[in-house]
Amino acid sequence: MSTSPVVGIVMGSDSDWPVMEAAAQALDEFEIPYEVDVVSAHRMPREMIAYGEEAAGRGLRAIVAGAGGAAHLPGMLASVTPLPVIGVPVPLKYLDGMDSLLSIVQMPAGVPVATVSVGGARNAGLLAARILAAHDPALLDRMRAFQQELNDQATEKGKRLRA
Ligand code: RP5
Repeated sequence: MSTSPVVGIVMGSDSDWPVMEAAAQALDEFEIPYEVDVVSAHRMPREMIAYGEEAAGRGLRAIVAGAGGAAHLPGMLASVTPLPVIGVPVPLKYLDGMDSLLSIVQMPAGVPVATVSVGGARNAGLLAARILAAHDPALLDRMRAFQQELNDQATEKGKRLRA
């Protein structure tokens, strides 16, 4: 696989990284090249728009965008890129991440963001991997193997409980 990034992982602040790094870890497991950056919708709106507008042309195939509070980053990126955008609601100190979740998930028709659970960055990484796997038979096989591993682990847990 090429080493140029095909997934962009962006977040509103470096304070989101402790949550967002699980997306990077998932992509590492599938050896999918990605880039990581802070692209704040409110603090650097012009750069955020440029990032979204240029992403596809630079070779990215999916964007994982995490933000907390008034989490407009995933939706705003989705409004300017044709790429699939996966939104990660980052929980902050107050409201248990409900503010982040609701501001990411309630997109108007026509501008989709695939929203994962609050703090669900690992699933965001895995979803990006699945999006890429749809056109990559080798990656599709790895995803099947990963799913089989999950299956085996769950089966093993059941066996231990029954023993
Ligand atoms: C959001 O504001 C960021 O995504 C972050 O979750 C939150 C707080 O940012 P900092 O004040 O920690 O930089 O835009």
